[in-house]
Amino acid sequence: MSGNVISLDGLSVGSKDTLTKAMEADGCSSSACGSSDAPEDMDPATWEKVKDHPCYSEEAHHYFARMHVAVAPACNIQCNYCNRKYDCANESRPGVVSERLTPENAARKVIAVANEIPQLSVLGIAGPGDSAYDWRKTRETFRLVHQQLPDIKLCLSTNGLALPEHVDDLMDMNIDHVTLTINMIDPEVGTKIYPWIFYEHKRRTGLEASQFLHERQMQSLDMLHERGILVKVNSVMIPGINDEHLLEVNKEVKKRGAFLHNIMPLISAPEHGTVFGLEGQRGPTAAELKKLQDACAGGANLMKHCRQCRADAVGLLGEDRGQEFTMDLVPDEVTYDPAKRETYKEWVAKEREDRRAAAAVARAETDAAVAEEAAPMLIAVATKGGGRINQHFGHATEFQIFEVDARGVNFVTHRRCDNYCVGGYGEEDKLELVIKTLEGIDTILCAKIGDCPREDLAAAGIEAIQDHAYEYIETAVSAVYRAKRGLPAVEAETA
Ligand code: CLF
Ligand code: SF4
Repeated sequence: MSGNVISLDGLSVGSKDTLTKAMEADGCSSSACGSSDAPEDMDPATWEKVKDHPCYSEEAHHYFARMHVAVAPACNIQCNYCNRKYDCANESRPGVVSERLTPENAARKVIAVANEIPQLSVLGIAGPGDSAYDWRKTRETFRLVHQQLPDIKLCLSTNGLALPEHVDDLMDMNIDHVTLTINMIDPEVGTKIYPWIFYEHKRRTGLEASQFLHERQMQSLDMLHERGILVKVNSVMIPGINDEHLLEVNKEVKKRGAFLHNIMPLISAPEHGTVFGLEGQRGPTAAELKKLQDACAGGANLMKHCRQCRADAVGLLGEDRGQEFTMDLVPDEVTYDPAKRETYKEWVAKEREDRRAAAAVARAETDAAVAEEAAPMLIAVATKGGGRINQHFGHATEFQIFEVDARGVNFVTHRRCDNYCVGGYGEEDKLELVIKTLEGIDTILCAKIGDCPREDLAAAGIEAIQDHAYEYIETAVSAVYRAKRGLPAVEAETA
């Protein structure tokens, strides 16, 4: 390993010691005779496509980062939740302006990021605008990046209207991840979302527009599926307009072979200047979103770890390091150095086997919950990634929520909060926001927490525990669950 050391500063693991040991271990570490095989519900070829993609694999999002480049600002439809002065709200939260890039600058930026962030595995083009409509810029960006960084996965997000013409290009460029935003399969519903579309020099409005868009979206989905390209369908949940209808969308996209369905809450406020924002159309509550997700059980697999990231986001999902890589900070000449990323990938391969083995142990440990009829529990964790409890409470801008019961420890969702600790000092009003964010949760696991916030949390009925710092999430959550529910200890199997 000497001579090929990666900077550990940006890595999200417990300690340099932990990482170094993991990196230096030969073969299986003591508890880690897991395997890199695909999970039971996935064939090996599909697993190979998704295992390093932070959006397509919940596991991967603990280890791998994406970046977006905003190269394609034009759009061929109008969504009532979008104001293109900002970002494409299909894939990004509105209200944040992106840096518009030429394909050449975008490629330069990707190299600069890849040299600094070894977790980078995916380049996405996700607004503002439609990547398939502004195809010349999208294709040129992908071509330049693929030429210089062939192991970066290319990913695009589109409304699907212009996509069918470009599916062969996708195949030529080995692109195997496409996100289609599909908000309806009933054009009547579409009339409340899309005032117009523009196709082949013709603007269409009303029912005709939605009917045409629907047909093209279904055609896109079918064409991609036939070619083995993995499709994630994004749907924006708009209460009173398509919320109940999304159940039908979920069934239909499953039937047509979508790999994942990502139901995203509408983010809407008057200051965004969108039709919905100005009309006062609200987004769904967390409870409404969860209810819809639960109702979709048995349909297309749901993505639940989406962060509705910006169109110029950089970093692990949930973190945004975009401001470190604005074009004024990117050198004029950049040369790709693959060493850090290769070393990081080797480390992840071993680490995720270790973690998978830990998760299996946690599952076995929680089996006792059946006999004891123990109630499930929601536990919040503060993590910087790597699947570990490795973040200071005061530095957390979001908490990941895990449900634990007899089925094991399962990721449910994340909850965002404001950063409580700014410049090393806590601020009471921010702690209040955190407490609100954690409503319904009675335990939080973090790497460290000060006495004052711990006491305030306790007063609000939330126990903060730091004894499991740097452990795997599943191991820690299982231990806390068993202790709190009085479940018997399970003898660990020795290899
Ligand atoms: Fe970007 Fe989208 Fe590709 Fe991911 S994001 S283009 S599939 S690389 Fe991911 Fe961000 Fe959610 Fe999108 S968390 S908004 S789903
Ligand atoms: Fe906006 Fe994206 Fe809809 Fe185009 S497809 S109008 S950029 S949200």
